[in-house]
Amino acid sequence: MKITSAKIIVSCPGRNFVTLKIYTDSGISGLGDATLNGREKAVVTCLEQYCIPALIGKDPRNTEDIWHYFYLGVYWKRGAVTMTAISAIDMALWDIKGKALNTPLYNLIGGKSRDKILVYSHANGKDIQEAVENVGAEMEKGFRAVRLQAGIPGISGTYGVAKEGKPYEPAEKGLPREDTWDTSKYLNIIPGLFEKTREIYGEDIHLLHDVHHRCKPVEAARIAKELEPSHLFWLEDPVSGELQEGLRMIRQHSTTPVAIGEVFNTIYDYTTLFTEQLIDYIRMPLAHGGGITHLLKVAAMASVYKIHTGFHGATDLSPVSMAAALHFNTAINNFGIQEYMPHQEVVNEVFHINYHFKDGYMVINDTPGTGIDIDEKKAAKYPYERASLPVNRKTDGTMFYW
Ligand code: CS2
Ligand code: MG
Repeated sequence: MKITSAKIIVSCPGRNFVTLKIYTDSGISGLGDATLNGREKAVVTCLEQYCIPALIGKDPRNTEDIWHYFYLGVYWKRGAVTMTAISAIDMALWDIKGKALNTPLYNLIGGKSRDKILVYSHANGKDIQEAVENVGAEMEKGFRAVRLQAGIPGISGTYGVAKEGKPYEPAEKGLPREDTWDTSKYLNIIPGLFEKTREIYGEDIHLLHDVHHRCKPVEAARIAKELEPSHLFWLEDPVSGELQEGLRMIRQHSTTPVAIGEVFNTIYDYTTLFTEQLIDYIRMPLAHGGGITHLLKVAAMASVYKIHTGFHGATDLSPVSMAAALHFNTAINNFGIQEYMPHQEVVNEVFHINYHFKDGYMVINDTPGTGIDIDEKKAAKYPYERASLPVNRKTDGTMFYW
């Protein structure tokens, strides 16, 4: 079998998605998600100019060799743009492999370890009361795990909290919006948010929280410690991934489980965190972390240290990523949880999804490969629109870093 061509479909059904489609001489094609929120066109250029020309003529079944060809062949290894391009290629090749062997992707990587995938949804609100009410709404939909974020009084546009009446979407049209941030106000609010939630809904619901890299190690240790009585499923990105040593201080002070890695892209971002057992869940998604080929290795190394997966699954990853993640989660032993932020209805016009939510879990169909398809005519109806994630300034105007 040989790769004959590949194309990139950029579409904006409510938000931007980049999809790679690889064609072969056997008539089988495969899809990969190449979406990197706010840097979509950089990945498109990387694929168009450098990767696709080198793919033509290769045997798509050689996933291991092709992965290493692109990882080593770039010389400037790693980085989100390169790794997203490699991930999309890898995902599409595993899709082709499954279709060629007429079997779902999960069968190629271990078969079924489980029939359904535990997912967590998002509840957020402008204040504690609204956020707590929204946990109840998610529980009524059947979710057994909910990520909870609340607006901080005195801070406009808290990241992770939806705008009045709109579904939560991290990126906004245009250049980065400038928000204000005050960590001390944030630290004072969050423990109470979880205390209240536990008081109302009890211990039966898994609760998660995302700090979005906003704390210094000492602040992160404080919040992790103060949240201990609320028994979180995890505390995500308590410190920035740039400072892995920062996780040590959290561990020294608290037993709140820690998740990190939505901005990581190789196993090398994790080695200290694994070997020192500084985390409990890995967030690096298939779309940015080198695809199935690389994540299989990361998950295998994590399992040695009793660390589980908890892949990023925000709306800025396309349904192609979700389908691939569900296969992956079905197969591996050390699966933990999967983030599930439902896409807007219009997204399902463009992508023909092959999974569904039921009673707190996601179920993936038995269609060969990843089993997801794209309607290119519908995709063409929604042209790319520049969108960006916000930046933050402290109340005195300084760019917020810690
Ligand atoms: C968040 C995301 O889902 C999460 O855990 O951190 O909303 C994240 O901020 C965006 O995906 C960034 O593109
Ligand atoms: Mg996050």
